[in-house]
Amino acid sequence: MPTLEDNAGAILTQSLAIIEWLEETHPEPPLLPKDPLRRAKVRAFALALACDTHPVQNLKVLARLRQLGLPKEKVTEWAASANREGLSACEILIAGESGPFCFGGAPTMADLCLVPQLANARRFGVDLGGFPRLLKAEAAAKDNKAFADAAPERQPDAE
Ligand SMILES: N[C@@H](CCC(=O)N[C@@H](CS)C(=O)NCC(=O)O)C(=O)O
Repeated sequence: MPTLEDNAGAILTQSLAIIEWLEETHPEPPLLPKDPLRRAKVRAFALALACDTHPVQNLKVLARLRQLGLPKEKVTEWAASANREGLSACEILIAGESGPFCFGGAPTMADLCLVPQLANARRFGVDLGGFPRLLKAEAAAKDNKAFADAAPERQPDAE
């Protein structure tokens, strides 16, 4: 998860590879800015979450820490601190961006990575009060139909 099957039956995996494929095959509306420097900034933000933050607090890592003998509260603290570190970096990356989304007035790949990471941070009890700019982007996403439709609780197999 996530996995995407295209119309010809090809199976795509890895969220950022899927997002890049969507960008190339369905370019409107764009998920990346036109300017190469801005594109690199959006990708850097997305990678700060997808490569530096999410994997460290992923379920299989947490299960392994439990197997190695770390108590449950310490495992949760590990996950919370990974989220705090990643989100702190991201807050700085967009501090100068007026928004309301991470990079401008429309969602980009950065917002696609941010929204689920904030949900993870809440799951591990992270106080998000220190991340006002990230919360502003999340609030903008909440008003966007595509984000609302993608919410886990809206999926057909949600419990
Ligand atoms: N790097 C992968 C991560 C995929 C991933 O970790 N998916 C989660 C669900 S959102 C998962 O399978 N978690 C179960 C686990 O960690 O074992 C991506 O970006 O697609």
